Amino acid sequence: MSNKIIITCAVTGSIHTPTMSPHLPVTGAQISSQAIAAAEAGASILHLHARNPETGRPSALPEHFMAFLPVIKQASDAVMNISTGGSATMTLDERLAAPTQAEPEMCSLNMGSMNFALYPLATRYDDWKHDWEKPFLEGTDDLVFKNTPRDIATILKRLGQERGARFEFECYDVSHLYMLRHFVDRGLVKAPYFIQFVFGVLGGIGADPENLQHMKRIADKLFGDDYQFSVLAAGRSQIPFATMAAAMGGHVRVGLEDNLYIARGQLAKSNADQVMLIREIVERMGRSLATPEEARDILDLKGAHKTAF
Ligand code: KMH
Ligand code: ZN
Repeated sequence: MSNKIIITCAVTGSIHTPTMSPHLPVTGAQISSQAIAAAEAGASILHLHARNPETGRPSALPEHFMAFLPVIKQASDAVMNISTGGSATMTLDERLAAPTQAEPEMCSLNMGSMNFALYPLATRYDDWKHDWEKPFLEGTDDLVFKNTPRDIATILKRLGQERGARFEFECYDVSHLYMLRHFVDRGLVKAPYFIQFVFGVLGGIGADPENLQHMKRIADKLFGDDYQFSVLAAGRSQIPFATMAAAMGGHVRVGLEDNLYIARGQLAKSNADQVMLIREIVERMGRSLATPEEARDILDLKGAHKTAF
């Protein structure tokens, strides 16, 4: 495996809410400035969601994406990766509206339907900044994050075959690796596959090092030399798991989408802070950062000039 390591930064996501951190970016200006700073700190891929700038609620509206996509593109050559997961409360059509319009180089693709239980977070706060936050979190005790084989095929066709996007395959369990293999066998996915192993979401595989070893072992068996893996772990497992991934030859994902902290009990002041922390660790381990152009080469991306924003 190459010594080059791709840092993905997931800038805001749809898990955390404004009450949880004043540093969580929600407006177009906040998302673009934190994304640009994260890229300057060493992230070669930016994984992006949008929010309603007034309420901070996860949003699927193309206008909310367009408030930051062109701004980031002006200032940075980082690869922009638009989420197709959106939020589990959104329909698939809502989730696909912005990436369909923007035609990014990369999109996330969640490889199975699952529980995505955020409700334990609702018990940790008393004073909420916005009315929507607590019911949004509590409602996840009866919500399915729907990613059926038909949904996956729709995303591969609409964004991959028709618009040239390549994918961050989000695999929250070993079963999702087998689903990816199924789509390879159907001829709908082409190597090299960029697989994001996701740990620590309640509903997916837990953040135990044995699980990382096992995901890697099964991915090796299913995909041989045709894949690149990256690791994200939710909450306090973020940096330890990224460090393990780097030691195993993989790539890493950090950012406030997955974890709001920089150390125990200490909120990260920005996405760039987490990028700088993991950069320091991986460079001391002897890995060297992939530039955006190197990331494009490793993942066979179409190039920023072929996007529609
Ligand atoms: N928030 C991560 C656990 C997506 O955007 O498609 C998964 C994620 C999903 O990033
Ligand atoms: Zn995401």
